[in-house]
Amino acid sequence: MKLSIAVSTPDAEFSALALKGSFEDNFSLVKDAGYDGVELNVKNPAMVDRDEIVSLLDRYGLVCPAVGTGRAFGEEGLCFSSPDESNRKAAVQRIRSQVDFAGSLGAKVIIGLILGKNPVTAESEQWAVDCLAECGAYADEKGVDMVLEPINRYETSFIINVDTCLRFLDSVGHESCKVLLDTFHMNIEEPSIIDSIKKAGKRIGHVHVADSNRWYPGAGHTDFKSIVAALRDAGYDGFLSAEILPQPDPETAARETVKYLRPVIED
Ligand code: LER
Ligand code: MN
Repeated sequence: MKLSIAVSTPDAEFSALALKGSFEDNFSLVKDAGYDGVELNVKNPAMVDRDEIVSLLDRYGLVCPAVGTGRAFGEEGLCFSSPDESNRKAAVQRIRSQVDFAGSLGAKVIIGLILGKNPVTAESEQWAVDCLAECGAYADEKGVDMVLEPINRYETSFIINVDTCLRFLDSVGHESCKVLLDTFHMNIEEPSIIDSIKKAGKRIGHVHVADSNRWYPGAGHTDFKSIVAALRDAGYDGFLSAEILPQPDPETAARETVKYLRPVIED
């Protein structure tokens, strides 16, 4: 397994992004801290300089395993479950542009908050499935993988646990769409984190790590040794990507994550 950390521009409102600032400064810190990659959290690909990102990834010898897309919901209100058809269309359009952007970096596209937080009804669920299927078909066409993230009940309404995520993926029916497990949300919603990892099995496509308090791994009570062992048993060999609060400060959070997790994944 490899380690990455989510980074974003300074204007990002989502709090569990320890590193918000200039990509250059943060890529340099991420490399020095011992990570293998950076996950990019991008509101709108049209607003970032892709060529600059590619050259910075190259300069610091980092890869980008995944691109987070939730800011389009958090900051602009775009989502797949909106009763407003034009909003849903704009959300799909944004994810299509994220597919192009992520694809050009060899990264996966994260589908999480973009599902929205509307009441779950047969109709709204169908809207969400239809939007996901449309994005899945586009991602298949472009050869880009998508990962669907269960997010706790306080932030979203549709996919809060692994069971629902697998059911959604079955309705969408795109092989290239897998599960993103986030240990922070799992600690809130899964009856057993280890059993849910086993259930997701070969369909695990990406993993977010944060401790139970969303601080860096090692700062709470989550048992990362058992989680890493279960991921290994499931055949997962991708990234553990830190999506953590900037506590006690961004640099300490980033460095402590590697200090704690590197020995666990190399054990
Ligand atoms: C996004 O990856 C996530 O985990 C959510 O908590 C965003 O609010
Ligand atoms: Mn997450």
